[in-house]
Amino acid sequence: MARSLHERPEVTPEREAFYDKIDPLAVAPLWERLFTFMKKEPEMRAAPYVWEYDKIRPSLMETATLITAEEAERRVLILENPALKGETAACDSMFAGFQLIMPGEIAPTHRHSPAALRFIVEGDGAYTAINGEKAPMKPGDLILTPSGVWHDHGNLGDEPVVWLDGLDIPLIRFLGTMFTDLYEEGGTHPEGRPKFDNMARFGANMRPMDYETEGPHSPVFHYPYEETRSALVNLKKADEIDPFHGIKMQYINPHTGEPTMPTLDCYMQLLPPKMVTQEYQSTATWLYSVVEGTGRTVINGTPYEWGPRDVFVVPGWLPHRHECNDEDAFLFSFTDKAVHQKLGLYREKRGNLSR
Ligand code: 1HN
Repeated sequence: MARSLHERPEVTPEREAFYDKIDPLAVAPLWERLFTFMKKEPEMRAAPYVWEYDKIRPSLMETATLITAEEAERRVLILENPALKGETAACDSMFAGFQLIMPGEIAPTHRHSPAALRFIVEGDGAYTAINGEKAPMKPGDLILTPSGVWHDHGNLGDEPVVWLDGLDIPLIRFLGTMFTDLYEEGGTHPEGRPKFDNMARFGANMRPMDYETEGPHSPVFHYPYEETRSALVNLKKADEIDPFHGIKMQYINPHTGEPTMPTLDCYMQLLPPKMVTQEYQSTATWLYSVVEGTGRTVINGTPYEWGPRDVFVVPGWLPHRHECNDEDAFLFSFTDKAVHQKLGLYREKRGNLSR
């Protein structure tokens, strides 16, 4: 007799009548459900996808004629996974969106339990303030707004500024741990610590004596691209290229060595010209933002082409490899890997995996 973990047992008229009979009791037979979710290996609901920046940009700019950043609270176009229509999610566990802020605009102060990251895509002159401390945003910079901190954005420059927002929204919604507050009904937070304070305090391989942590997230909230890029370029000189990842560096909490935030773990990777990585798969889902270079990521046998400012998603447990074209490629990525690891659920596989 076939076992019912992966396949549905026969439905006889007697069984069906029984299932109908017990339905009003709010009970149901497990053997009619097991095969629907006890998959041999993970099957994510999200599909692989590339959001092409050049195709989206005109519509993103048009949003500025429809609504102000202030009225919208955050003027963001959601990067919504085509397999998750209406769910405000780029993948099963994470949100992604392009946020636009025009010269002179502000996005008012608020705080929420979801953690967020900003990865700057275009434009100069904007800032994110965390508890009133301003971090200037330049393309390629990573800025964190961890769970619970007051934050606002503004554009003091003379050009539109766009960044990729990454949040753990689907996870927070699922856990039922959503809290949000407006700062004094729409006002902005008063000036906090001086500009660059967080980097000075924690970013020089030092920390204040007897420092006590303010939470499970990095006390540094600004990681400038200039420094990130230079680290990777210098590592390339050592010629130690990981066959699965090229040169891939994790952004860390300098106080603990842990990921930037408990739910969002961030990376920058350099793929040298013509590099084709070996196949790799992990339970973690990865969202990528291309900074420089062009190439493709072959996910479960299908190529997804990318170039600068494009965003793409590699849902969990799909074998994939990256192929770089003729110039160095720099890929920023963020993932739910740290959550899997904390819960003891993380798995990965390396080598010829394509089915
Ligand atoms: C949010 O608060 C921001 O603070 C960005 O900039 C994107 C997406 C969903 C929900 C809240 C921000 C967001 C968001």
